[in-house]
Amino acid sequence: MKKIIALCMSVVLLCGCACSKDTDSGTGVEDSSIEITSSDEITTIDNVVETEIEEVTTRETTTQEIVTKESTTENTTTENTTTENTTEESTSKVVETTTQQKTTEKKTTAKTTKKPEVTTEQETTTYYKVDETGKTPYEAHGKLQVKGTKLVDQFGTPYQLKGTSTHGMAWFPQYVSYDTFKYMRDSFGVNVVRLAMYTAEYNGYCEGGDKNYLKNLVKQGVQAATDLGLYVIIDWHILADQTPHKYKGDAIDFFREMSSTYKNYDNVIYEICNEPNGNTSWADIKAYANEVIPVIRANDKDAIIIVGTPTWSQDVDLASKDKITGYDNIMYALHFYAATHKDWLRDKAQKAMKNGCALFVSEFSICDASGNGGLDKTEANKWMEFLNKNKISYVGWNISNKAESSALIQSWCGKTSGFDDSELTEWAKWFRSIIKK
Ligand code: IDC
Repeated sequence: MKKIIALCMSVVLLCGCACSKDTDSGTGVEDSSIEITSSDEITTIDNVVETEIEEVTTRETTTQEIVTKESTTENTTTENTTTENTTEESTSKVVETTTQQKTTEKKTTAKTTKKPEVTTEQETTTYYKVDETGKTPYEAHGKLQVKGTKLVDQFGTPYQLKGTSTHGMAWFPQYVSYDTFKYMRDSFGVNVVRLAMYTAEYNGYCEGGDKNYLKNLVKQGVQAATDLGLYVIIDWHILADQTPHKYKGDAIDFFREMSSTYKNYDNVIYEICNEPNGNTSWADIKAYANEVIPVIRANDKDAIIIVGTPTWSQDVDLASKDKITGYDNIMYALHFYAATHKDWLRDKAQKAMKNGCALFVSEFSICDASGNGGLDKTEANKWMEFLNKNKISYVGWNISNKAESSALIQSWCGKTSGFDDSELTEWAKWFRSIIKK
């Protein structure tokens, strides 16, 4: 009898959950909806719960947890639950947990994650499994480092990061989310996301932006990426400010805080000045880098740090003649927009590599440098051949629905995940096919 009352209560709760559910299909948790129309189905739900709990108890891994969504139906499961893994919703998703040296806590979003008991000094990270070997990018490749001109993984094998950048997070915060990044990972196959935080443009961090709000967006993005086993770039997106010296004080404070927060996160990469431009010389940038890098290194001995180069991160050849010394794991930003930047920029890249610079294409698209205009796929294919041949990592601009050709999402589409092909731009579809190759 007690069980029947409990089951009825759960039906009421589940109906409430189903009614309030976001209709956006394709979110990482959309499969958690169940429609209940008759009392016959109560038994079904009970069975679902029992089946899932059985699955939990019979899986071979040592630790497991159940990721749940919003409302709870604890009453439904109390009689069944003999393990620590209480099922908060009857349609939960089982994921496996691996013990890592990193800490991650899922603090964001409406999803609640019940953490398994941690019995050792080691901390626990939860990852979904994604690739053919059943591992996320971070699980498979671990801590990265720079060897010569190449980025290599934990086994010392050259490893290319391939990913997407947010647009300015202040303007398009809705895409700084677990569901969007999960879509990018699972549908496009990205292994890295870049969090672009403008410093000087409207509502930029240093010119009127709400610093705490923006830092929280960064943290939300890092956490979402980490939970998904992705690498993540924290990008100090200078542009209208031209020289990183303009807001150097803010940059130092920002990177001190970020590197202290993420000192144990081996998936976090720091990009300390997106695109110096105007009269900013390599000597200026190098002087800035020599002030910011030690601040990061004081907290994090070996994180990958990407340094911007003159002329909107094109003059890697100039940087290569006077490299930053005294630190490991430094990379140099090379940015291109294929309809504007062609052979001559690849020549610069070639020179820089010859001089021993490790390059990272932390931003590119295949339209023109305004972020708009027609796509140049012929040139884009040349770029891809060049990047793949040299194992250079690349990050496509931008995850937003802004009406510009470098946006990945059609401007009329309000969804933040689960996009159909018709909701993606031409650039997005080209980019997806490139990553999947
Ligand atoms: C562009 C955006 C555009 C925005 C503008 C702000 O696509 O919507 O209005 O910035 O100034 C870069 C920059 C990147 C630019 C992009 C396209 O790093 O911020 O984004 N671009 O112009 N370098 C070369 C091109």
